[in-house]
Amino acid sequence: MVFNKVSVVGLGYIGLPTAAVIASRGIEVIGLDVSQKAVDTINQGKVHIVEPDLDMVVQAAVTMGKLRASMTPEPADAFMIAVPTPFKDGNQPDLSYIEKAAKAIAPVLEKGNLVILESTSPVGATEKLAAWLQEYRPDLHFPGQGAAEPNVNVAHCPERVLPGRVLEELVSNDRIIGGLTPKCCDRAIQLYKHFVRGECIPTNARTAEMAKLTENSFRDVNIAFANELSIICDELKIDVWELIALANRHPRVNILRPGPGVGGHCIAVDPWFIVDSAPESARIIRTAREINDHKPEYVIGKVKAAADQFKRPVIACMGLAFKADIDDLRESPALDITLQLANANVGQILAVEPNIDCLPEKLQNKNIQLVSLPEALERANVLVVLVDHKPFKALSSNDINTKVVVDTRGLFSRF
Ligand code: SAJ
Repeated sequence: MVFNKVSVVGLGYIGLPTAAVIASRGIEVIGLDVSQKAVDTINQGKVHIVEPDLDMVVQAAVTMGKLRASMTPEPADAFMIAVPTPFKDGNQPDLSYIEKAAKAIAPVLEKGNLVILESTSPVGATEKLAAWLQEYRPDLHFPGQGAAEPNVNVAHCPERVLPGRVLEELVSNDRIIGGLTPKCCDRAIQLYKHFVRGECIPTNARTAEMAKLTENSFRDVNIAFANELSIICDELKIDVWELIALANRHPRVNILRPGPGVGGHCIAVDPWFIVDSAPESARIIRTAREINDHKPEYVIGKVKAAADQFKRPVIACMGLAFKADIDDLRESPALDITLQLANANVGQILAVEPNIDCLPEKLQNKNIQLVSLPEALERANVLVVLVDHKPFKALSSNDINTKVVVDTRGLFSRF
């Protein structure tokens, strides 16, 4: 059976690019979202998030009549759920968005449909999704829900794209296809083959869920190693950037970069899903999270010590985004550090963030001014490098040699 119409539920950083790419392959796509503003923006051929080239792909898909956004679910051949899975108090996964998505699409589901969960999810979430759908649609048969042969297929196919390279990685990355049954896998692979050039690798849903969490935990643990080294090196008066460059000369060593902490809505969140599922056993994974979460506090201590050298400290926080060359401020350690410095009255705080036009609400009505890079260089006596944005990389030693610099990214390091 072919896919004539696909419904993408959740038009955010993953859902919208996925919807647009599928539409660009000539399939009719209906995107569902709970935000009227997002729906209206997309239907005008515009985008409400920043991602390279996404505006062009969305505009083309909408103009061709292949992509449409709506707040009302309608029947389709396949449903792809790409809603957030944040955590609640106590670092427990919050599956309420998935449950709401299930409730929204259940009334329009038909025999032969395929339902795919793309959201990063704790182990067992896809089975839960099938159970919710079964509850809302007792007339249909979902995998693992009773003895009858399933007539709706359900799979978990975790998204793995890197913000900033989403359109490219959506097509080129291999995909893990975790079906609740082998037939679910086959059906999901048929869909992904329409737009994925990478390999589509079948497995079961639980392994697919764990694979995605494992990928992000692997990165978190490795960043924690780099962050821990940076603190040890401060204690031992060793340049961590030189140390890492030297150690990485070994053919089997590849240490990542220390930073001000780990941000974003994935790596700083997903490892907790493993810890929540296996609290006694997930020891390195938990410790890595704790090390990375502690790094902003450590940086703040360094900035306070630097500011103490001045009667009237003017501190330029360079970068607010969670990583270089994006506008995404979610779970950003840079933003957190800037806010905490302002709250602690360490001095006048200047924020430099070339990718935004106004301060986020959290930073408004504090002693923080959003300024240009030249103004920050003119006014600040302390520079705190929090993000390695391109314009910052272009600075020379002449620009900074009269300042006290706290460089969390190694921007001014020779190594
Ligand atoms: N970071 C460091 N040092 C490094 C690398 C990263 O401090 O050497 C920091 C970044 O500054 C940032 C955070 O880690 O604050 C995360 O950035 P990232 O570029 O490592 O990853 P994300 O969060 O943008 O995207 C990740 C990716 N996962 C992996 O690389 C394993 C992406 O492929 C996933 O699709 C995405 O999470 C997701 O949606 O889960």
